[in-house]
Amino acid sequence: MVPSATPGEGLGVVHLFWSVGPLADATEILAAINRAESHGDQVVVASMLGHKADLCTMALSDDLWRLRALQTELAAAGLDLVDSYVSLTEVSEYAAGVPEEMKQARLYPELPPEGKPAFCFYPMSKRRTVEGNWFTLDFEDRKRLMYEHGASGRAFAGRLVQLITASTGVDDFEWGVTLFAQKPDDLKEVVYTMRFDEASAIYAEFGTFYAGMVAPHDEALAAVGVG
Ligand code: 76R
Repeated sequence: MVPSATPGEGLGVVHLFWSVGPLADATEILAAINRAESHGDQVVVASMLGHKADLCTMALSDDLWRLRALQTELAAAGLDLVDSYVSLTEVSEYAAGVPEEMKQARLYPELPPEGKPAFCFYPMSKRRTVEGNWFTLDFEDRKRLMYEHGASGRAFAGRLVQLITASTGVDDFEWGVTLFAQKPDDLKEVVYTMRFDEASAIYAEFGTFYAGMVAPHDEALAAVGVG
């Protein structure tokens, strides 16, 4: 038996972006997702918009081998992988003082949230240039900026669930940002608003943005022509 690949705390997360070709088999895809869920893993399925991907499966597990098994099985079910992002849930160092319940919700989120089908994902890093280097700021300065960021985010309470997962050392950027909103324009508004937070305005670098709609697994598949 290969030993499990389990984080010391939190969960492994993989966002897989798929293209749907003629070989995609709904029964096999749903069976692969059901197998993951039967082990206690969570799988969010979203129908995506635009040319970058047709489908996103976002999976969370306490064993990276099970994320690998899901990826293998979805590929065997005829989906073509076009992009991906690997990360881990975490409690930010600036959130060390938040109530235990909030920490648990960051480490072990329950997804997808109710009534928030508008979905987007993008990776981001904090800048490390001579003009602006997040990592040479004192902890107190970074904390102040993250408090300002948290305060501007709280204006969206109830309209949005954000999941910031850490990817330093495991993928190309430092965090994955996954947003679930009631309405598509909530996504636009929160990201626009945060551009004015000093933490983002000066220090954030962004990767590729993906947008779509979360739906029950079979409906998300049917919407992209797998039914
Ligand atoms: O965990 C908490 O809710 C405490 C406050 C908080 C932290 C520590 C918080 C609140 N965030 C934190 C950390 Mn955030 N966040 C982003 C993005 O597009 C952009 O400009 C940035 C992408 C969004 C949209 C967002 C939303 N946040 C972080 C970190 C980690 C930094 C580190 O550890 O160094 C990143 C990269 C990041 C990025 N954040 C909130 C939100 C929202 C909506 C909130 C308020 C949540 C609430 O209180 O309901």
